[in-house]
Amino acid sequence: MSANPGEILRNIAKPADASPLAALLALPRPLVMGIVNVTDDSFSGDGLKGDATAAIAQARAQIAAGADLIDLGAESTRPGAAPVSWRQEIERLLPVIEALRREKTVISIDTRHAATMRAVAVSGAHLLNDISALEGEGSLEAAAKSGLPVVLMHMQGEPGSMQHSPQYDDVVREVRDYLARRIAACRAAGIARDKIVLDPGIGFGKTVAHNLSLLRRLDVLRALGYPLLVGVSRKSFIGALAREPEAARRVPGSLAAALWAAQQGAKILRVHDVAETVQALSVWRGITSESAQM
Ligand code: 8Y7
Repeated sequence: MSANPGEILRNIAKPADASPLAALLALPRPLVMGIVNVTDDSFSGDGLKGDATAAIAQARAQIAAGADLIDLGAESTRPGAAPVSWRQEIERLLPVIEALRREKTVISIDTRHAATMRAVAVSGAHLLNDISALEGEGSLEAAAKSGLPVVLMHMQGEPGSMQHSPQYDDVVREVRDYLARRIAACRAAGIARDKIVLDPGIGFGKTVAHNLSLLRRLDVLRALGYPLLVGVSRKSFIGALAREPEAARRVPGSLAAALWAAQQGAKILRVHDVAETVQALSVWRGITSESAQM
């Protein structure tokens, strides 16, 4: 073989076509995405900031409990949360991505910032999870250039005020039409068809009734022809239905909603309680799938 420089370059630049996420999406079962937040930034003794150490430990525990991938976020979208700059976000995310990459963990990054998308793509993240469906400045281009798959989530309004008075004529149709428009924008920007995941955005500018309508009609969103990600874990509609103000005590309701979503064909379930969800899903799968492993 001659050392043809063009050939060498092509090989170096070849995208990892053995994408670990694509392999997961090809499995005939719903995937469990564990939620990990990297938030405060005090130092610990191991050279990493304390939040990075804690986030890595939490991700490891979730993988050990059966998570298929980890959704790592550094920007709180809770109403009233202090805004996080993309610089801070990158600073918090990179050490965690670096550590998890070494352990072959499949990593999703929850971000709305184009600069963060560019940085995490270079660092080896596998999926971009954007609650603003790549509507931020430069995000479509950054995501397209990264070559990474993207989650397009529906949100009405902005995190700080979206729960004040959410309004729809027909929430299911409006969310479906919005996602269809974002798919078109992604395709026009050069994002491949097989790199798009859709999400109804449960709790993002929606009343309890809106959330329930969307969950009831996940089939309408599925009909768009893309994998669905659904995040119901510990959310306030569960608190409302079950009269449980404390989020950490909403695990049983979260499992009920996760199983419903799985039954409607959701491909990725974004959850806090990995072990519990994995156990619930293994029973559901035993009942619903003829080929379930014993
Ligand atoms: C979702 C999400 C959150 C969701 C996607 C929470 C970042 C709020 N929820 N991303 N992020 N879907 N794709 O309660 O439902 O976890 S944060």
